[in-house]
Amino acid sequence: MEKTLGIIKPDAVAAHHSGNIIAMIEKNGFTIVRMQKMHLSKKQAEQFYAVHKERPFFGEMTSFISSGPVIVMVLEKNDAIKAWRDLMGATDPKKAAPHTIRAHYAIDIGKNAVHGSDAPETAAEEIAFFFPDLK
Ligand code: IDP
Ligand code: MG
Repeated sequence: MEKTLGIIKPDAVAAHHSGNIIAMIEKNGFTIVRMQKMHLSKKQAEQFYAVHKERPFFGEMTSFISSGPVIVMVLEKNDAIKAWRDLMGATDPKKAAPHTIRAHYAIDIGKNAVHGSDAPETAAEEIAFFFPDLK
């Protein structure tokens, strides 16, 4: 079994889509190992997204993710990292496959409803960032 980090972003939490997103997660066979609603500070957002600090929209993405409450989850499944990214859909919701979370709930390429780790190393780092006691 593999673990990955998922986040329901402020746009989807504010729009009351979190219940439907969690239902999609469970319907797709993930186990929710941890789940925490929290409001990131701008500083925490900058730490979390540090790998993106050279991108032109770094200020925008860190302001957005810290603009309201998020729901942070550790998800477990066989091949969870890829399975969660498949369920999320493409970063740009206009390009996301129809059955995906982003196709249903994302507003645009920035306010795109969910986050998912992209590789085993980043999954381990991101899980430890939010849940340092989890091994
Ligand atoms: P991912 O979330 O699908 O892994 P990344 O390329 O890692 O996509 O980008 C991280 C986040 O940065 C995206 O989910 C989105 O919120 C934001 N982002 C990506 N591209 C843009 C853009 O062109 N404009 C504004 N925000 C963007
Ligand atoms: Mg990414």
